[in-house]
Amino acid sequence: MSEMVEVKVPDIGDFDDVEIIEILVAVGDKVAEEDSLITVETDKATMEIPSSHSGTVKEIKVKLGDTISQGGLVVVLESSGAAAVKEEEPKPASAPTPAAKPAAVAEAPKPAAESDHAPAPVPAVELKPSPTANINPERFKSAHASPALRKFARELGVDLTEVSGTGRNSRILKEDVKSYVKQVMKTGGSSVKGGAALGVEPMPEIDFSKWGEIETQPLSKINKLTGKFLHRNWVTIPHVTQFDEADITSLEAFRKQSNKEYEKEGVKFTMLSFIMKAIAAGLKKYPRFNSSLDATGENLIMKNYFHIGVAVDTPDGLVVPVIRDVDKKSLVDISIELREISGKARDKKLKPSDMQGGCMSISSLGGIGGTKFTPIVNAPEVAIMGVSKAEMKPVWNGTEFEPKLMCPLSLSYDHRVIDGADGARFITYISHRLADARRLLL
Ligand code: CAO
Repeated sequence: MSEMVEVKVPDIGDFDDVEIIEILVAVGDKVAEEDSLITVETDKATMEIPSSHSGTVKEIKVKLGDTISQGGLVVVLESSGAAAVKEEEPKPASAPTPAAKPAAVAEAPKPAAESDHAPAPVPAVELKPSPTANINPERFKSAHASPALRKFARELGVDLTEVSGTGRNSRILKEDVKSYVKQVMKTGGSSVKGGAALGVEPMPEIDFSKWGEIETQPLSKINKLTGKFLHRNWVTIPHVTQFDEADITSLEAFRKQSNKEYEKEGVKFTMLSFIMKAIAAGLKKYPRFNSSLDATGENLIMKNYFHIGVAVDTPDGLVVPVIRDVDKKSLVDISIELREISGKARDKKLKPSDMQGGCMSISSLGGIGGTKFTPIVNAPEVAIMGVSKAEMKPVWNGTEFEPKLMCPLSLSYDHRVIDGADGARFITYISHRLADARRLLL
């Protein structure tokens, strides 16, 4: 005979009113005794509340964001046994895991025996050898994820340190692990860390202090995130970089003249605004540059909007805010927006939505120096334009050398989507447009 069982929060130590950050079951799910039902988060740790009983979830009595304390009702289960609703003695919660702080600074939970707030915690799941080589167990343990999620990841052989979390405080969710696995399957495992799937030796751990004094500096959150995306894009996209030099002599004269005219209005044009306008026109003329591969990798999504990302160098690392509808905006509007958005980036005021939806990106190092570089495509975009510092050069006009201000351009593109000939056409088109400032107004 079936029986209704109320499952409540067990003794979780000194924590009261802890926030529910994950509900791990749905109505109709079958759960076994000890299966995790919800995850709660204190300011120092997360812990999972296990089921005291096996059965089918009939009602969930909490919702995300609720706070709960010991004795709080979590779910009602239909189990086998007596007919009446029965109050189960709650089982202790699982050992807390570091969470609310970034992995690098998270306080490790006390071992069960020392813990002053979890009387008899369920021991953490033992780390079994994983199908994925080179997982560093210490780093795996420090990933911002619940014990159940770690177990799930271990079963799949996923190195959680390679997965970007989309939950609160970048917490890794089940969906993130699933998307990671899908991505690895699609790319033939090429995004697996350490080069294991590429058939190359993993990087050894090196003690640099053997050769002199050292200092360890943790990477910023932006560095870590950008690093993961750049690594993925570098190993999964077959890159080609095409170089050219645009004659911007007349454009530079026009820019300087315009800057004088607009000085009183506080508008300053940099070369970048002109390049953005030229690229928007290039995307219209060569629509394949304004596409993305869909999730299957078998279709192109063609876009009828022209949003351009601009790599901005900030003290915490590289970010790429997006300026929308560049084709419809005037050079004045683009210049103003560029200044505002790069200021926002440096003041850490960008919202995630400010960095989404770009069609193609520009990485301009023209204000700094260097002759050429090979930018990495900012997937799901299929091309990126690198801009280096313009210099006066002697250029042969057929009868004599003329001094010209030449701006180096480096177009990297995804060779799965763009052929070399189109790459050359695109960059030539941009160069021609920049060579004649009037064309930018067309
Ligand atoms: N050639 C010569 N001079 C250039 C130039 C070029 N291609 N591009 C810019 N300049 C000049 C500007 O005209 C300006 O000089 P004036 O003050 O005399 O007019 C000066 O360099 C500084 O420009 P800026 O860098 O402040 O402005 P910008 O609009 O060119 O660039 C931004 C804005 C946000 C892109 C830039 O500040 C930046 O962060 N660049 C770094 C991007 C980066 O890190 N990319 C690498 C990514 S890894 O792939």
